[in-house]
Amino acid sequence: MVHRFPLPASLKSIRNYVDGEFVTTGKLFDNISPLDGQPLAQVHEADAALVDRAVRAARHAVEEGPWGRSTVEERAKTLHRVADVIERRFDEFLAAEVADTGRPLEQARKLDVYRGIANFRTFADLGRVAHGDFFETTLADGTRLINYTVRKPLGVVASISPWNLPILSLTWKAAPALICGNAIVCKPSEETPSSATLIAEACHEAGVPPGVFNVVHGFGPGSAGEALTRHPGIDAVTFTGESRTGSAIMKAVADGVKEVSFELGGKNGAIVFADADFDAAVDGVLRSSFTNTGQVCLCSERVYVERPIFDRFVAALKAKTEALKIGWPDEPGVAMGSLISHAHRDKVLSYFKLALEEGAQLISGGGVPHFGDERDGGAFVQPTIWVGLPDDARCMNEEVFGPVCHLAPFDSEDEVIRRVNASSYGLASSIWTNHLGRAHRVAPRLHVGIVWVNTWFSRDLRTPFGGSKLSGIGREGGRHSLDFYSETSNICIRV
Ligand code: NAD
Ligand code: 6OD
Repeated sequence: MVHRFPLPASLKSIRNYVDGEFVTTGKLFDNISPLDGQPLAQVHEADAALVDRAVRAARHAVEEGPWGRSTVEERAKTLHRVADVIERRFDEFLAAEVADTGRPLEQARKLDVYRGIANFRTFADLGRVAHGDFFETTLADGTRLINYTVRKPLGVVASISPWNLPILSLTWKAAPALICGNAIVCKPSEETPSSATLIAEACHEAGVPPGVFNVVHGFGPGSAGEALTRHPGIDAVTFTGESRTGSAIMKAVADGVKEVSFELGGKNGAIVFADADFDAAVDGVLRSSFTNTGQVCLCSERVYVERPIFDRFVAALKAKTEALKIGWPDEPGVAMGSLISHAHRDKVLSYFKLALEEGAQLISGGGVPHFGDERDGGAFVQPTIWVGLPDDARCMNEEVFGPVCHLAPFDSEDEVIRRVNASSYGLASSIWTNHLGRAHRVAPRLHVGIVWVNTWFSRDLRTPFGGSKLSGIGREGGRHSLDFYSETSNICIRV
């Protein structure tokens, strides 16, 4: 079948990349288009033996190969060359990301592929200016010492990434790991294997030495994901995905006491105060609830609106939601694509049903759009708004990871802070207000890793990123990434 959004030519068959070679295996699985439910390509699944080969190649690269002896300047130049290749092949990366995820082309252009390049360039430049501590010491007997710290790579990093922002998530891990001098074995999501394979092509073309960057394809349990995280030869795991998967990975690495960095789920609360710029808040909540069809860990699924503007806000958000265009990624003005898969759509639809059983009043959506063409075979859903759920409803506490938001009124700052914080997740929050003092007062009291005021999803890549509680362990971003992907040694010299 001819796809409206085909994969680039090099991805007709999606191969692993191990020790500088593209590797096929005897076991294939389909990469399915979420736009029409049809296969895009076949993917070569890595078995435990291939994962072992990748980990051994990575170990060899950091301990015996040129990468292990490289300077940060040399690595920075290499990372910039990778970014150059992505820039030159931008349209292939864009096509791969859109074909795998079904998301609007303009969003993939301005966020995903753009961030893939920015991650390589930002961490290349940060590595160049990373510095350590220096202390002069005089002991009681007059002995003089100097102490300085050096950063060393951890060794072999295992990266496990999700399907929702594939190139963004993978490069967010690979670039800092590489600039610190590690080798990495990446296991992208089985749903979105394409852009990771193109990154492997870019690394190959940019002259990254064999074994330094590897990609193994497959699933989680009983497949490449489990084989990689259980492998005794890895030194650390960076994982983005569901909290439950994070817990399984933690168990897998517990015996070896490996370092972990986890970016997990969210059930994020947005707060709209009556003093906010009303139209900006409606547009902001529309974006924070429905971007990427609600499949961003930072999306707001719980929205608290101060009572005096509640009814007006519900009406305005409903009107704007119903005007959102759902469709093909390249349709002019399209705002929402499909969900990632039919399996994920089944999960989202089960929450649509559950919300009504739990007493929600449906304000908008709640179903599946009908197009009358191939898209009816795709994984589309309508953006959905609920009101009327109690705070202890499952739909108010479990991450749906779809285009849903629940709107609830509130009466005071203390009340809304308590309700937003009453979650087992702690990833992100956004506050909409024109009161500067209030923003400063409320933001630090929210038990989350990121608070946005009058914006959402805006990022400076040097800032810390991560969550608390079920939303994760640790922070990545800027020097926080360099801290995770390197080990510090103190050198103490008597002078
Ligand atoms: P997932 O946990 O199902 O899968 C993520 C990755 O883990 C995939 O590559 C999968 O193959 C692998 N995996 C699954 N089980 C494994 C196991 N036992 N051992 C090793 N690997 C295993 O998550 P998903 O459905 O791909 O992504 C959606 C989830 O990711 C949502 O919960 C979302 O909130 C979360 N997410 C969080 C962030 C963040 O920064 N906090 C960012 C993006 C996505
Ligand atoms: O902005 C980022 O760097 C980042 N890691 C975003 C993740 C979004 C989750 O879906």
